[in-house]
Amino acid sequence: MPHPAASPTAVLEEAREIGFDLAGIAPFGPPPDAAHFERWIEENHHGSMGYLARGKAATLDPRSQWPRGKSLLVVGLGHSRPAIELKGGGRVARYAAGRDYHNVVGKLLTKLRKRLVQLELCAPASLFVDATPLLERSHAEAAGIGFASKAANLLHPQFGPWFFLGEIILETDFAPTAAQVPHGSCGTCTACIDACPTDAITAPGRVDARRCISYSTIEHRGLVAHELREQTGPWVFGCDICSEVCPWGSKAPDLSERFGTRREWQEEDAADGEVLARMLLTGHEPEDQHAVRFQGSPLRRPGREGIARNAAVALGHSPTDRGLDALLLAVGQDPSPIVRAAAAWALTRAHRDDAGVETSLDRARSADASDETRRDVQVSMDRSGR
Ligand code: B12
Repeated sequence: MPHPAASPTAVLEEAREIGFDLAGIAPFGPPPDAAHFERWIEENHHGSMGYLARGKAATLDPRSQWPRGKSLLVVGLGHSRPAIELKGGGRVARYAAGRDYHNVVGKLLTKLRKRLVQLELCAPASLFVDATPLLERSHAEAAGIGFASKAANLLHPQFGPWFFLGEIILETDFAPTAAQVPHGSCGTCTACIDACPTDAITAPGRVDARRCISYSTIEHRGLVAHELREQTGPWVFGCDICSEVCPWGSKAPDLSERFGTRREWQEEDAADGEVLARMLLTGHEPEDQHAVRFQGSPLRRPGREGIARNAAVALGHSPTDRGLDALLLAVGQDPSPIVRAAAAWALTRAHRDDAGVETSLDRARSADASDETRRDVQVSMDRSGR
């Protein structure tokens, strides 16, 4: 039995006291957007994120996984901050500028669950942040935390799209909180659809992850399609384009302090292209060195090979002398066939009239140890008109 003082209002007050900016309670059951999710999986828009398809039944009705759940407490934590531009080229999604939000939100949720138990306000069970199977944005909208945008991002009048979501399943049956934010909308605005360089937003609310730069730089393993490499621009990890052009986010506060900023994103005296070159030239380090370097950062996720591959593509979008040296080394010596192919692609794109480049490309096309790399280098050379 919950304490007599238990009420949704008391639970939401605790969430705010602990440090969350937003909190609401939704019914615990199928998310309102279940049908959209089902279609999205059927159309294979999740690409290689097989865990989303495997969790389909539980996502469509989370009670199948957590039969004791009665209500869902949804929280939001703002992370708006200025853009991160690496010296001499390269960008990282703002959310990855500092500490990993999974840890930050996860710690706050653990604290909140403890408080709710101590105060006997409810019976809290499992915690989630960015976890599947749970259609977080849909449940959050049902809790009144925000409203859905054409880019699928959940928006809030104060934070725009710049907030994370987390949840606690409650074994106490609370009435859902009424909409707490004035229900906004995109109206006729199509800024996100128009700005997405890869046309990943195929219709309002529908994102084909296979085309999304965030997917190809974080979740996708292996080579990225040539067409997408050409459209990726400076992004080494994630992408903020659909969020940056959203007018709802333009007045969001600067919350950089909350997550901190990694030292290498702030190196004012780095030479042009140096930060990217360092991210590329990790070929002779073991994978666990990457894990140590990016300990506590979202950049651990793509692994050493993923980050080096992305750095090569970004260097192809902003030619520098330092970048040229790094690409030449990587195309000849990186142990990963994926990174060698990405480096060759970058050379065909960014460094046209250089004898050393021609020799390296010819060697990669004819003598690289991997069939896949040789084929890919040939395509890169054909596409660049060599
Ligand atoms: C897989 C995943 C990705 C994938 C796929 C994204 C996608 N759009 O599906 C990739 C790697 C591409 C990705 C990218 C990003 N992600 Co992500 N991602 C997830 C994850 C784990 C699952 C999302 C999912 O189930 N997608 C399936 C689709 C169908 O669901 P949805 O994206 O929520 O879409 C909603 C609407 O589009 C609507 N809908 C779908 N079809 C239709 C059709 C019509 C007609 C209508 C009206 C509505 C509609 O229904 C859905 C549910 O509300 C969630 C966490 C979670 N467990 O939910 C985080 C999450 C969605 N991601 C998040 C973030 C921050 C990002 C990025 C901004 C990161 C970055 N800067 O690079 C980008 C944004 C890209 C974008 N515009 O979606 C946040 C979003 C917070 C917010 N305020 O919205 C979440 C909630 C994580 C968190 N806990 O904070 N992500």
